[in-house]
Amino acid sequence: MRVVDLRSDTVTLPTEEMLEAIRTAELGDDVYGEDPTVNRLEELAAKKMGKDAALLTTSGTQANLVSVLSQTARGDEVILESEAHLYYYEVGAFFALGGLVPRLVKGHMGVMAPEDVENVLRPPNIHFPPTKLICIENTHNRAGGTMWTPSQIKAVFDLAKTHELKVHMDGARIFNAAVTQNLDVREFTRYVDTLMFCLSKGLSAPIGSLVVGGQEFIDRARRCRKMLGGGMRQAGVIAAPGIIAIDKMIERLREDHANAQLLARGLSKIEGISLDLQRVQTNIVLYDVSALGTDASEWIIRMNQRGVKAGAQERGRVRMVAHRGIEKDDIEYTLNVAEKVARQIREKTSRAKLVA
Ligand code: TLP
Repeated sequence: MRVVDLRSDTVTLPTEEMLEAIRTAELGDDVYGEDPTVNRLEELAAKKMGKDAALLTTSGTQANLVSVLSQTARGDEVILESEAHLYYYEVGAFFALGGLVPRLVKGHMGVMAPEDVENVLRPPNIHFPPTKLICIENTHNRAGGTMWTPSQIKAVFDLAKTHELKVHMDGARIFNAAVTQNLDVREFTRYVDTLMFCLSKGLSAPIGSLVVGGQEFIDRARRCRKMLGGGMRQAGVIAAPGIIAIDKMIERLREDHANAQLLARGLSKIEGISLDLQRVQTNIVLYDVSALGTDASEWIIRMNQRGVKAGAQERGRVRMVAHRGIEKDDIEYTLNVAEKVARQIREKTSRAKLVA
């Protein structure tokens, strides 16, 4: 059976060139700072982002955790968007390992308005945990791959600076935002103190994320990564495909965005599916199947039976993500399957109503 895996862009496989780069990478012990390929990747990442230094981590989750822990102490408060990946999907590491207090701000399509951030800031007082950090997410996963613009980031950054706070960006998919807005990625990074981005999503490397920021911060982050068990030895095997990801895979993200558009437009025409086209800004497509009289898990099981894999969120919310390996005809196939499954469920729902 044909399989179209739209669960996430994390399922992308490395290219042939990446596999060859892994085989031929020059290696050393990175805990001693002696892996030349890791050093090359870290320098490249720092330069690309317009910052002093970078650090390779095992995953996006580790990159966010290291970034947050390196800038806070137990009992500090961190401001986050209410559906931030850091808060929602990182196994509570933030609380469990950092002892941090989250202060949530509801965003509009993942973007927090500076006035809403300002509203939750409290003056120093013996009763309150001290606020240290504001985290933003670009693109915003749970909002549907929606983007912050550089001026929106600047507004929050300026506010942070007047309150002596740091800003961290979860930029797991920052290049998706940069190519869509036709801007150099440094336009986004200049208004944050620290950021992380992932090599292993649309950029297609098999493993790894980078933490980026000032030298002193990266020195602390390196110790923190070691503390979390993330000191790696011949990590050049991870860095080698990562270099290719940064050098060669960014522009390709546009294809994923075109496929996401095609998918979203097709889905939005199916009776019983509700989808906000305004939210489809990069490679993620969110839609709701509740009006068909079902929930996301039934929808996903039925799609899966025909080879199309999607991700379930709460209640009727479904997520599909375009990535390398998904072609235009896979999208057409998916739409075809979605039409059939929607019809089946509608018929089942109306039969159930007749019986009742
Ligand atoms: N997101 C994954 C899942 O964890 C939900 C996905 O399939 O989208 N920040 C953002 C914004 C992310 O979307 C992710 C991964 C991470 C951080 C964590 O990266 P990994 O999976 O490498 O730990």
